[in-house]
Order: sequence, then structure tokens, then C-alpha cells
Amino acid sequence: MRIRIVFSLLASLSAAAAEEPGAGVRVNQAGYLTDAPKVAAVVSAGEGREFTVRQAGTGKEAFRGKLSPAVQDADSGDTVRPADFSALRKPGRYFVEVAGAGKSSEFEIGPRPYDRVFYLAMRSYYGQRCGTDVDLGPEFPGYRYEACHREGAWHPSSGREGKAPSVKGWHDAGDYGRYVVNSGIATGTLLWTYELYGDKAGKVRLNIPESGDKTPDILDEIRWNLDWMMTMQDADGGVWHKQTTERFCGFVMPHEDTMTSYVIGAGAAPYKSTCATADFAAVMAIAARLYRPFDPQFARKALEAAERAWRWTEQNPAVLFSNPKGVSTGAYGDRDCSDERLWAAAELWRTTRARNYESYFLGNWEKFRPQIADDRPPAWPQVAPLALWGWALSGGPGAEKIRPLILEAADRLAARTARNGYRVSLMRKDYIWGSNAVAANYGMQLLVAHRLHPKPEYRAAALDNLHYLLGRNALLLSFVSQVGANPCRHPHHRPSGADKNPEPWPGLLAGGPNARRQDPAMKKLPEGLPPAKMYLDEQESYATNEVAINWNAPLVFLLAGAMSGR
Ligand code: G3I
Ligand code: 9MR
Ligand code: ZN
Repeated sequence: MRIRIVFSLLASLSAAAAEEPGAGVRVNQAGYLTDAPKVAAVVSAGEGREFTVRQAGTGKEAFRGKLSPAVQDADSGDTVRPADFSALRKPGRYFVEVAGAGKSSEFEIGPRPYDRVFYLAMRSYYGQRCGTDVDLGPEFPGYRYEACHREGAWHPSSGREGKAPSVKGWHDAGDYGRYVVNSGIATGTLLWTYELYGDKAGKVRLNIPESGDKTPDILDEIRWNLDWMMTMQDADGGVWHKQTTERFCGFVMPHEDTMTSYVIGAGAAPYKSTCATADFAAVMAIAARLYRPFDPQFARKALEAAERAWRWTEQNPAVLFSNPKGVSTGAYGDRDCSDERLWAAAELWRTTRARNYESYFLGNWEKFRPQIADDRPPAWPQVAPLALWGWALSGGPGAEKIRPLILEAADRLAARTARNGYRVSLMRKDYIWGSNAVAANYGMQLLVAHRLHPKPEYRAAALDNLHYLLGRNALLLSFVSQVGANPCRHPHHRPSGADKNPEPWPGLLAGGPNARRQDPAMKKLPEGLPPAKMYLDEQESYATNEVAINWNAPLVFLLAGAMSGR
């Protein structure tokens, strides 16, 4: 009787303490691989030093351990105590319990905890398709819309007039625009996912309309955006910058946005933009080598288009884009296209081994040496890391100078990640608009290094960024919709806001904490909040809670790497 009184007293104490602000046990809400490191992040009001891992359902103790020494995490303001239960390898569903911090979300330990997350994150692109009826089917009844944006026209800034094609492509994000620059890094990263992890990612059935044909579903899905990108190239090889309505529409379903979708250019001759054209060249060069076994005719078409785009950039190396008068949709206005050109040269060489691309790359890569760093992951305005990593992966001439730089940067990055309170690679400066993609791109950088020179520290640090995105963070939140016991639920995503479904469209990565108050909704966040907590799971907060194709792409890469084990 007395024992029971003591236990119930302890339980109520731990429950009360768990009410302390910030107290709680953070875990990857999807789970952990059987043989990989497994660490929870504990913020506790109590002084307890022990933690217990219990079987979900029965509550039976499966593991007991001591909390590691506390780490003061400056970017969240939390004092974090790691709970390392890596020795627990018995597959099952569990939760972690700590006196003074309460219980974690339930999670899985097993050989394939990320398969479902990969499926949802990659299939989310099907849910972004433009120009066709979309229906997520019986798994997600009611998640559907009709074909949209089929009314295309040339905007005066394009140098053309009259009707224009409006065919296929992915809606960029929470809006319905289609943007070549953002398509570049997004589509390129997804193609790299197949190229590096096709052993796993290439075998996943995505339940899309093309499922069951002879092409891997991931390549079928990417082809939807490649086909649109093709329509954005002019006969002279140049590529127009974007295809969007003149302004963002309201929160309506895609087919209810009846405004014309304009092909928008640079506003004066040559009307196309260099960054869009170079990104296009890089992506089509990758496509040319990956689709060859499945659709040789398309592969040839992609290579021809890539080379034509390259030649255009040689004639037009710096045609920049800004929104023309009367257009207020996303700009993706990059002021320097030399990194896009380096990426194009690298991918064209990787596909053709032609000397002109080799000469360009060797004559221009040194300028980007500072971008081989532990704090410069790829992003839509800076794609030089993809060029340099790709050159090293293909063992290009002179790669012996680049490879060590990549590995030294990865060593520094892995060490910094291990020291971080939440074991995420983000630095204070990285809590920007789309910071979750910065974390995912750091993870991609670590997996590329691991491919060049396998090291457990690289892979562990890469997975640490996945643990952060899926729940081991200051907000105890899974940032991927419909993944985990406590996922984000109100993304700035028009289909999720306009439909009647209570939950958002699945598999979408939210932008994440942003140190700058860049949307009106962020005004309600308390002053002095640390950057890692500057986030609102509210539809109005597009600067922290939108979703985007270039944010989901490195997440897909990270998940494929986690599934693949390589
Ligand atoms: O890189 C600088 C950094 O050096 C500086 O310290 C930091 C200070 O906050 O700013 C960083 O720049 C940020 C940039 O994103 C980083 O890529 C800018 O503040 C920020 O305004 C900019 O936001 C972009 C946003 O559009 C507004 O322009 C996002 O990158 C971009 O992903 C987002 O893209 C939108 C499309 O336009 C429309 N579709 C939705 C999509 C996602 O929100
Ligand atoms: O929905 C738009 C989102 O895709 C953009 O990233 C964001 C910043 O450009 O703008 C959003 O649109 C808002 C507009 O900027 C201001 N009026 C409200 C719009 C919907 O939130
Ligand atoms: Zn559309």
C-alpha cells in the first residue's frame, strides 16, 4: 500500500513538473533505426538523473539509463539533457519517461521507421501537380482538386504576346506559382536522391497515376515538373523565369484560381534570365543521364535542351530578374548567376565528359572554394555546393583538390552538430525563412561526405538533423504534416487551408523557426523569444509555416539516405 502511495506521489510530481514551461522529452516522433544512435532531448524542471524507456501500450520498462550532462542551448534558451538509449535494439513502439519532464511522444525502433515518412514526403509532390485532376485516393479521402491553371499567356515582360502553354509542373509552395529557379534546386535535389539512393528510393510505389509502369515512381513524379520546365525554354535556348498569376490568389483550391497564368520574363531583351537558364541546364543534364534507361528519347531531348541552354548562358552570362511592374508573386531574384553556371557545367560534364564543360569548371571553381564550408549548405540562391559535390562524386579532373575540402568541412559540421543542445546543425544565423530546409540541406551535405568517405559521424550527424525535423526540437513538434504524434497542423498552404479536410495535406515540411518577424502573424510572438522558438503553427505565418518544393526535396534526400543505410 505504502509503495503505491509513493509511486502515485512521484507520478503526480512528474506530471506537475512536466507542466513547467519548456519541460518535456523530445524524440524523433517517427522513430529510430534499430542499429543507429538513439537519443532523446530532455528539458526538465526536476533534478532527476534517470530516464526510462517503456513499451507503448503496456508501459513495461524496456530500458533505464542516466541522463547525460546538461547542455545549455543558446539558440533555444533551453537546458537540454540528452537521454541516450542507443543500446535498446528490440524493435517495437516505445516512449521515454523522465521525472520532472513527463513522457515523450510514442515512437518506433525498427529496421524501417522512415519508409512511411519518405512515402508521404515524396508523394506530396503529386499533391502539388498543376494542370491535372489530383486525388490522394482512399488513403486520404477528400484530398483532391480539379485540373488548374490551364489558361496560359505571355506576359509583356516575356517579349511575347498572346496565348502561352500552361502545362504540368508543380505548384511552388503554399502558392500556385511555378518558378524555374526554385524548380532547379528542388528538382535537382530529387534527381540526386534517385542517383545516390535509387536502390531504395527507386523501389517505393508512390501510388501516383503512373505507378506500375516501367519507370521508378520517383522519376515519374519528377518528370511532371521536367515537362513543364521544358515549356519554359525558348528556341534560342534561353529560359523564362517563372509562370505565375500577376498576384497571389486568395486561399482557394487550385482550380478556383481562375486568373491567367503568365509566362514572366526579364522585361527587356533577351527577356529570359541567366539563373533560370543555367538551373535548367543543370537539371536537364542530370535528367539526361537518369532517364536514359527508361526513356532514351526523352533523355536525348533533355541533353539537347541542356546544351542549348548552356550556349545561351555563354552569350548571356548575367541577365538578372526582378518582378516587372504589376507582378507581385515570388521573385527568386538571384543577383549572381555564376554559381548556377558552375552547376550547369558540372552536371553537363558528368553526363557528357565533354572538354568544354571541363574547361569551364576547372577555370571557375576556385572562386567558390569558400562555399565548401561547414556553414554554407546549398539554397536556391547558392547552388555552388551542388556543383562542387557533384564534381567530387564523379571524380572529375582536379577532384583531388576539392574532395579533401568537402571532408574537412563535414568533419567540422559533424563535430558542431554533436555539440549542439538539440544536436541540429543549425547555427544562430541559420534561423531564417525556410530554416528547416537549411537543416535538411546540412543533412544532405553530411550524407554526400559519407558517400565520398564513409564515416559513422557523418551519417549520425545527418540523421540528427532528421531527428530535429521530426520532433527532437525546442517545440516538441514534428515539422512534417501528418507525421508523428504531435505534427504541425496549419501550414501556409492553399489546398490545406481551402479544403474541408481537418488535417493538412500530408508529408509537407513546414518552413520552421525564423529569427526575423517577416509576416504580420509573427508580431504576436513574445519579444526576446530565442530564434529556435520563433515559429507559429498558424496558416497566416508564411515566413515560418509555409511549405515549398525546395524544402521537401532535401528532406526526401535525407529520408532516402536514412532508408538506404549508405
Ligand atoms: O540569406 C540571408 C542571410 O544572409 C541573412 O542573415 C538573413 C537575415 O534574415 O536573410 C537571409 O535571406 C533570406 C532569404 O530568404 C534566404 O534565402 C531573406 O531574409 C528572406 O526574405 C528570403 O525569403 C524568401 C521568401 O520567399 C521571401 O522572398 C525565401 O528564401 C523563399 O523560399 C520564399 O519563397 C517563396 C516564393 O517567393 C513564393 N512561393 C512560396 C515560397 C516559400 O515561402
Ligand atoms: O501566399 C503567399 C506566399 O506563398 C508567399 O511566400 C508570401 C510572401 O511572398 O506571400 C503570401 O501571400 C500573402 C501576401 O504576401 C500578402 N497578402 C496575404 C497573402 C496570403 O497570405
Ligand atoms: Zn495549377
